[in-house]
Amino acid sequence: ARDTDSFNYKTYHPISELYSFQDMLVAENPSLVSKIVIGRSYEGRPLNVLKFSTGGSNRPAIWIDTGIHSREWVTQASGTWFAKKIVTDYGKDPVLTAILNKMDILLETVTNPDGYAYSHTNRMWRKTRKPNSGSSCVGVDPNRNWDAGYGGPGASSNPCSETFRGPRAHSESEVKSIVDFVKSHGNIKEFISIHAYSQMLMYPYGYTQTPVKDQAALHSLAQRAVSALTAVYGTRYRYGSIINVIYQASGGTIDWTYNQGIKYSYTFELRDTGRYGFILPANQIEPTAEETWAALLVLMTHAKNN
Ligand code: ING
Ligand code: ZN
Repeated sequence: ARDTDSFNYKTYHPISELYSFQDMLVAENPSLVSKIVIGRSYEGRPLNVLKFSTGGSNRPAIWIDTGIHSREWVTQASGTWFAKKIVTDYGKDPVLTAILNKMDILLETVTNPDGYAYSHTNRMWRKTRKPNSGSSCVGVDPNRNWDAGYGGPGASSNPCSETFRGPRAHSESEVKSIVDFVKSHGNIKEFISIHAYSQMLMYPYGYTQTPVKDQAALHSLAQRAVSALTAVYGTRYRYGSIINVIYQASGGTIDWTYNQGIKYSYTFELRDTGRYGFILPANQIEPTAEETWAALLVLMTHAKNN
């Protein structure tokens, strides 16, 4: 595509096109969008975060990441759609405008770029692409690599497993780069990590049954976000803590962000419930992104007001 208006949001793209989308969006909207390179992947690709900001310095921020698991293609596609939605609606949609007048939005659309590139020839690739010493199996599960219950139940010590936790917490550059960014930013109020599939909206914890201290608030906000999502196309979502709604998982992203003090830490599992699974038809990208956006507006507005 020549520009982000002619970009095809209804299809899946190779990584080069997602990177060029980011650069076009920044070039077209220099007063609203900038690109922060927070690190490099194992194979040397940039880890890009799109920063949407209307001013101030180090405003309270909302983080959204998509594609930490590479095969979950509807997430990178939805993240790309969200980026365009933000520049289109700022100054037009009063709900988004109010959010951006107080807060920054930080959006990492290709959180596991090596995996995403590899998934174009090996479509079911989930992990990073870092070799493991003493094994011929490649990659670490970047959603088991965080320092929150790291190494506990719900993650594997076997490098050949899809849920391999890695040699140590934050061993993966794709994870460590976010860890360093979140700590140095210091003003992130809401952190939303987007996966697929299963149609769920979850909050911590995944590594323990012990409820978080903000459980009641997180639960009622999840319920309101899910209502907004369902209102768009009737898509049904379950919601609750990770361990109760899906399964025990240790070393997960939002358990770490919550323990860092980011109260509004959520994770989505987008469409569908298994008919197509990771191979969601491209004609579902836009409806998936659109309904998810309705939920995101509820979550972001709450973070702004609290
Ligand atoms: N599911 C997630 C996984 O990593 C999850 C479920 C989400 C676990 C958040 C822990 C935290 O297993 C997918 N589809 O990746
Ligand atoms: Zn996932």
